[in-house]
Formats: sequence, C-alpha cells, structure tokens
Amino acid sequence: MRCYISLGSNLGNTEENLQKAILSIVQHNAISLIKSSSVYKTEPQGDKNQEWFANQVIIIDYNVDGEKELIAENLMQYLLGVEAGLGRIRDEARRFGPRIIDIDILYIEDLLLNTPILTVPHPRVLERAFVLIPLQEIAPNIRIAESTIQEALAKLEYRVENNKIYQ
Ligand code: PH2
Ligand code: MG
Ligand code: MG
Repeated sequence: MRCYISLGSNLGNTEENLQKAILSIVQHNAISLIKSSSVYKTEPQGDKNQEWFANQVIIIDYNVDGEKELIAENLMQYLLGVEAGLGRIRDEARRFGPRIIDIDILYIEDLLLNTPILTVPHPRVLERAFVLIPLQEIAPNIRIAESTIQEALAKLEYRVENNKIYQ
C-alpha cells in the first residue's frame, strides 16, 4: 500500500528530528522508503506564535495483507509510536502548537477513511503549502479529493524562496 506521509518539527534540532523519524519509520520490516522530498523551512500556519518548522514529505510502501482501512489505522498507530519514541508530548490545550515531531498520513492510494482515529486524505492537506510544495516535488501528478496539487496551490497564498515557504 503506497502511503504519502508528512513530517514536521519546530522544537530542538528540527532537521535531525525529521531524519531520526524517517530512520525510525523504516525500521519496520513491512515498510520501505520509496521517495523523500527536500527539507523546507516553513512559516508556522495557524498558530503563528511559534518557531518556523522544518517540513518534509515521504512516500512509503507498507506491505501487509488485510483490509485497507485496518492497515491504515494500524500504520497510524505505528507512526504515533514513532512520535512518542522521539519524545513527543501532546499539549491538548495547544493542538497546533510547537512539537518535536508530527507525522501525518496525507494520502493513501484508493482509500477514503473517516474514523475516530484517522481521516484519509488528511482533512487539511489541500490548505497547506508546507505540505503541498514538498509533495509536488516527489509526486507532481497525484490527485487528492479530485484536485491536483497545482490546483490546490493556486488557491493558497504563499511564497517559496529557495527552501523557505512563507504562508
Ligand atoms: N503543523 C501544524 C500547524 N502548523 N505549520 C507549519 N509551517 N508546519 C507544520 O508542520 C505545521 C504548521 C499542525 O500539525
Ligand atoms: Mg499535523
Ligand atoms: Mg499529527
């Protein structure tokens, strides 16, 4: 199952956190890394009163048998374990605040899912230049919820300068 995953960090050594997260994700013997984007330095979106993020998108193959919906939920549980392993502590009072690492499932081929633990595609993917720009770099031709990445980006206000994204 081909899965598109985003990583973000704005606490500690942010680029090292992304690197460690990817290394930890691929420790799983059913997961193989297909592609990874460059790392972008991105202005915080939503809660502006925090440090800039390092953001990156990867494509992985998750090779297990079974029902897609269950496999997707199981992958999310695994990724939450990776976040915890890197020391993430969730601040429920500040849902979009600073974090050591955030790993989100953006999109899984041929899957629409909306359960209490996981929504795929990610409900905010099309509103986020910090995700769409790295995604476009490694998967320029995918469509998410009927939209191309280019169509989604055309609706957003953002500016890219080298590896920096202002939004
Ligand atoms: N993640 C958020 C909220 N805002 N902004 C940027 N630039 N990068 C993120 O990864 C990010 C964010 C919630 O997950
Ligand atoms: Mg997130
Ligand atoms: Mg998350």
